[in-house]
Amino acid sequence: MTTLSPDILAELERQAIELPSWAFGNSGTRFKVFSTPGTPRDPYEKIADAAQVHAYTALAPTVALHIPWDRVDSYDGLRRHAEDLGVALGTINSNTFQDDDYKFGALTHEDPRVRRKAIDHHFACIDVMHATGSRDLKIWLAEGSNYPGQADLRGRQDRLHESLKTIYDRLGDGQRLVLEYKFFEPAFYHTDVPDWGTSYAQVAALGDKAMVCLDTGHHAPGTNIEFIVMQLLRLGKLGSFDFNSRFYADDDLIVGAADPFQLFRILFEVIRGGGLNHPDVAFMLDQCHNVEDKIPGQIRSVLNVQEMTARALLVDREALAAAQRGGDVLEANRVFMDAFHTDVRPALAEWRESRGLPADPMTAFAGSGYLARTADERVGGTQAGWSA
Ligand code: PSV
Ligand code: MN
Ligand code: MN
Repeated sequence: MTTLSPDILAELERQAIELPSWAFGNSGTRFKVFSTPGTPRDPYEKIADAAQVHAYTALAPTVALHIPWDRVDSYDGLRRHAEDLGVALGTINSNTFQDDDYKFGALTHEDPRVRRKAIDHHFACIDVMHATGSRDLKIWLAEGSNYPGQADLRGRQDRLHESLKTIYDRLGDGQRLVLEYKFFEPAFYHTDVPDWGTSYAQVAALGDKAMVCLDTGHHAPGTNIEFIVMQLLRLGKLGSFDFNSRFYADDDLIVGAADPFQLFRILFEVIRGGGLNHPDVAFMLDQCHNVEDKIPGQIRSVLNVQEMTARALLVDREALAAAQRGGDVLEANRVFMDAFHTDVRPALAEWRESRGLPADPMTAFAGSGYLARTADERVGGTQAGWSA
């Protein structure tokens, strides 16, 4: 059995992956939302489900909220509820994509009244952050156009800067703004923040408290995502990840399910760039579970990230550097692939047990009866919200 060195285990022990509250609600496609018995009926129950993931894996100590999907009367109360269950509230995601006023944009809109409304929503999110103790305000903008000539691309970029600057100036000490990019959808011709370069240009113009969020599902097929990870880390501007996996577009499937090798390559660059457990980089999931059970789906997700992290930590970086220096292409590739092909599952299971965790969190959770219990207790679960 492959063993993991104390150094590697120390790194893994500090690993933290934030869960999205919306992963616990029902979601689907524009064709059908299938509901699951026991789906949470409110944000309190979503947090309770997220706490299960942490209880079985010790990997997921925080939960991200999406506002207004997770609107509650008292965020202070929600914070205490989370703490009572052994987790904390994390990133606050704003939502300017489900209001008729935003049909032609929010922060980029031609009409100053619509921009003001969208900015005020972000101010409200910052107020929530004060109550929840959250550090990050994550902004994803569903803004763009469908037809050439429909919009003034340049004017929109200028207005985006003005709006972001107003929001940025409102951040408190220790708070950050992370700007997520996505190459298309819902707009199909142009998107106002389509790529890491645009996100970088916008956040660089704001200041140190603004960073880029990289969602692994938001690139054209074939994009070398690990290169972007490397570059953003190099520039000190990688603020967070939204992890998921995809076969076609923004599929929001379980991270590591579609392309584990890509996840390994990304995590290798994270480690190479000093990003693993780096306080500036938040690791989040942004997934939906349309047809599988949600809590086990999230458990599987965090385990996938842990497994690929362990493999990436196994890369013999000295041997790799020597092969690279010597121009030994095949040896460099062998060193890299050796780590990728190493089965770390038995070592991780043993290590989990040594820490009082179940060797196999999936089986342990399945045997706990939690799903059957919540199915009995909760009737009339809510939809997670439209999933993008
Ligand atoms: C948009 O596709 C996105 O990735 C953003 O992060 C949203 O907040 C999230 O999906 C909603 O599911
Ligand atoms: Mn995302
Ligand atoms: Mn997405």
